[in-house]
Amino acid sequence: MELLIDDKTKQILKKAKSIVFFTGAGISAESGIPTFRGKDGIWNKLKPEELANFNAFLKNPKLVWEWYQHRKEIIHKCQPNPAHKIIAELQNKYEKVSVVTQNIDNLHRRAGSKSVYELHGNIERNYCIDCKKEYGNNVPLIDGLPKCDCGGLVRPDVVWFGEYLPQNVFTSAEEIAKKSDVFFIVGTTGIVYPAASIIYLAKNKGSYLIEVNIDETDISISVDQSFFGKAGEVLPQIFSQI
Ligand code: BJW
Ligand code: ZN
Repeated sequence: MELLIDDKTKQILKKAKSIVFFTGAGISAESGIPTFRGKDGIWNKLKPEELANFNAFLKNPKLVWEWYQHRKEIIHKCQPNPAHKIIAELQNKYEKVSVVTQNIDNLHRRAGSKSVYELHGNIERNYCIDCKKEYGNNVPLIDGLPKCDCGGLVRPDVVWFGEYLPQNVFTSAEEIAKKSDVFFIVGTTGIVYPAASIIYLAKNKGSYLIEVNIDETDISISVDQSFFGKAGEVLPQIFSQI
């Protein structure tokens, strides 16, 4: 069944110059990567406080590393889906298309998006907790754990609870959100801050907010338009009508 888009939304999308896609775990669900929350969320089985915070890492680095290795293996087997792909294709249609993502899976870049702001880091990068030396994926293992030349523990370059987001990335994301004509919110519960604050910044600056999600969220009440369905189906359908 064809998705119904009202005339106002169509006109706004036709005239838009700068579009931002703010994305979360749901956009990668159709690629086969589990979300965090919800019925198939990874955190139904694993407690976030046991894994996604620095103290947990210091207490049990092997457990945290096992979790990230497991997720990395899943991610490496997955491919960008039609949602990632249409966003990348839109770079040929609009003056400015930016992606502000909470995901660490690299799928937007693999799909071909050029302007990607990763608010919560990237699973492909690592760094030493002592000297901050940056590592790619090949970190030497000592006693089964990745260790820096300096002897320090190496950790994934992701943002855990209680940690600051990369300041330059966050500030740039805020700037492009403020200047956007249309701001899509795709596959996120929008409950994790300060990432979610960017949604309301865009709204306050007059951007037109469009949500794409399989379910209603805390954000639904604040947006101009919600499309309920899978991102990989809804996004291509929207832009086939513009
Ligand atoms: C589909 C779909 C399909 C499914 N199509 N849709 C109160 C108490 C304690 C802490 C706080 C508090 N208030 C605020 C805080 C701070 C905390 C926070 O926000 N907590 C809230 C949860 C309450 N924030 C922080 O700690 C942040 N830092 C910070 O605040 O620093 C300042 C500070 C410094 C020092 C001291 C104190 C403060 C950092 C947050 C870091 C979040 N990190 C994670 C892990 C990243 C690494 C990793 O991946 O391992 O980021 S947590 C996790 O949540 C991950 C995600 O990016 C993030 C958001 O999740 P997302 O993407 O929304 O996924 P889901 O699963 O929630 O939703 C999926 C959605 O998709 C659903 O809506 C589905 O319906 C939908 N869907 N299939 C379309 N096919
Ligand atoms: Zn080091």
